[in-house]
Amino acid sequence: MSSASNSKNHLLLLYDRPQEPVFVAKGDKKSVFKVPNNYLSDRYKPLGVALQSRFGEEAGEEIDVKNISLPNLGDITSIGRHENFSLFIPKHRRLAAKLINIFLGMRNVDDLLACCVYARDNVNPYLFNYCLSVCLLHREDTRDLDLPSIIHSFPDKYVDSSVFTRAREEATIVPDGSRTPIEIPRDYTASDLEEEHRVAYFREDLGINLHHWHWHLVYPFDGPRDVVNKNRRGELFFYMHQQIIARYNFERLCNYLKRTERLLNLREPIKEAYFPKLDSLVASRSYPARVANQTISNLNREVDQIHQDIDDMERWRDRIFAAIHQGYVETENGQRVTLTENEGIDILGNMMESSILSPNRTFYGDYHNMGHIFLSYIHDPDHRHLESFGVIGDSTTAMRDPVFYRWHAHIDDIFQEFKATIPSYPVDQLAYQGVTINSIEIQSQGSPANRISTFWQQSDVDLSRGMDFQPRGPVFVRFTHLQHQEFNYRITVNNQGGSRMGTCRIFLAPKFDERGNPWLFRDQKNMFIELDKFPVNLRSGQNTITRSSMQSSVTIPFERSFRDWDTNRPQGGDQLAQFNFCGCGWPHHMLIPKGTADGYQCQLFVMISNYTNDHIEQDTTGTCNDAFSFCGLKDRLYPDRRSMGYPFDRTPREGVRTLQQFLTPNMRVQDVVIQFTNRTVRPRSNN
Ligand code: CUO
Repeated sequence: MSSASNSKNHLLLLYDRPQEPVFVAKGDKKSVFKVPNNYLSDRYKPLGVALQSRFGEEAGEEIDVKNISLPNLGDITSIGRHENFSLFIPKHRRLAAKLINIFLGMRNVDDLLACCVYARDNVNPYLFNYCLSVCLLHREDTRDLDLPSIIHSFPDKYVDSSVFTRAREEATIVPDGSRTPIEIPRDYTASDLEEEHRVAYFREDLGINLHHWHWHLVYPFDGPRDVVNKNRRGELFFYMHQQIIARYNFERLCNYLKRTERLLNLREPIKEAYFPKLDSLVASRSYPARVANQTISNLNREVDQIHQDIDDMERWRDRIFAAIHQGYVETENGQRVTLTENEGIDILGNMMESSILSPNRTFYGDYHNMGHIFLSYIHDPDHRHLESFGVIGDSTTAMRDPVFYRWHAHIDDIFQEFKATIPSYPVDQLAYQGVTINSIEIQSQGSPANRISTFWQQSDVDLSRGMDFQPRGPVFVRFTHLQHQEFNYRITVNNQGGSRMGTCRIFLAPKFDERGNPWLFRDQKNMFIELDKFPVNLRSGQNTITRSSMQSSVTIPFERSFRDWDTNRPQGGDQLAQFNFCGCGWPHHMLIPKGTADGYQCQLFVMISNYTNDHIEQDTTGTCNDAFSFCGLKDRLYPDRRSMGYPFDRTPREGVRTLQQFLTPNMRVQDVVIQFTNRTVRPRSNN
């Protein structure tokens, strides 16, 4: 191995045990960085030589660190080492952008390694982890590195705090090899007295929260422009979060809850309480809870440099609605940009989120991000109690809180308001002349046709890399999550034309609304969750398409959500090249909603659209191109020319009131049932 690729891999050691100083042995090989004395933080400088020789004693491998002229970190260090960190806070994101720029500006990998070794102990650990990840994802010379899942560096953001005391005990007392996994109970944040707790298994799912963190890492809203400006990122912000809300509502209906209510009035008390039971190990503080019926207030927090009134939010919201209804937005210099049928949603996504691509941040503000902030400081709006933000204030933990879904249901509704202003799809934009779907069947082992079974599954994950200041060796926690029996789709299609291609689009929605009534199409269309999308070759005449649920374009396998940098890594440079991107994707174990013990009635929708109108001509080879529906393709165009969510992203044409009336011959609907059994399957392996 060349020394350059060695240095590259050494960068990954900086993720290990984020709070232990950089000169303490890292990784399984007990690698020790030989840190120049002037790199050390003020606390350790006077002890330099003594410390280095003490911690160097058990070293396996010594790593030289180049002596470079050190960058001026300036106010980046103003976020304390023991503070919590959130990209939603403008000050934090400004400082993150600065550090990312410093990292991206390093001339080569050796300089980058030196710079990172220096920065690591001088800046906030969460900030460091984020900036290092963005940098490694976007530098030409580090793109092929395999980033570890954040759960390994900061398990405290994912796992009940009570686990850590037990894990520490296990790691200190029990030798490596005889340690047993520590079980996290499925219900630990609330009891059944709280109705909302019925869907806690969704909100608190580790894979779902990892996906959300990873999505925002791949699609940051701030930072260098070439990092932010990815193909259709504003539209993907809309679509990925729209699908989260659709999935959450589906899950709620399975649990006899009605759809989540939009958070429309910012001045009304919020009835949902949430007690996260997470402690930040870095900040040594608990994440604040929210009791029932709290109300947000104007923010005046000097510490975060946030001074914002609820009035501002209301003005931004009204201007966004005005832009939607006028059909254009106004840029900073007064130009009008039309919100067109296909590209308008992308502009609106960037404007509402808002990202630095927003056409006018002064005028349309920072609506969605600031909503997260107002909600996250509901308990201490002026910092009089010296408290930090609640879980909704950080994309790592936001999806745990019921109010996340109320806020995003409101955001989604604004997007839907826009979609209602553009033309409906006429029949010729839906049909595929001569293509008819004759039948659809779901086949699953041990179940009758068109029945999917769900149950609980236990899995283990090693948290030891994030557990600082204690003996080494794996410490597993065992958690329980939803799971489904894998199945196949069998679709028969008649093609009256010559041989040609189509795009097969598969969606699922509840058959009835929360009152048990059939849906109006205009409501049901927002309930459809995407299950898969893939190209098909159609021969002339009869065709049978078989596809496995495991091939879904939405999900990634369990191992990828939780991957460690030493395991589950593809071998070889080419395959590794896109692996960084690989943590993005809906966790496969959450592909199918829970269903009910009686068998929950759903409608499976399959469409085969005209490939010529869908296809993007580009090279799509790469390892992790299998979760493109929510995550796109790395360094490529979004691989479907249609609007995201097609054909359900617009209001139906004149005269269509029901799903049946919406169908053209190249679409078909099949009733299916999701059957939940309350049994728990033991872990598959210790990975
Ligand atoms: Cu993902 Cu609000 O955008 O959390």
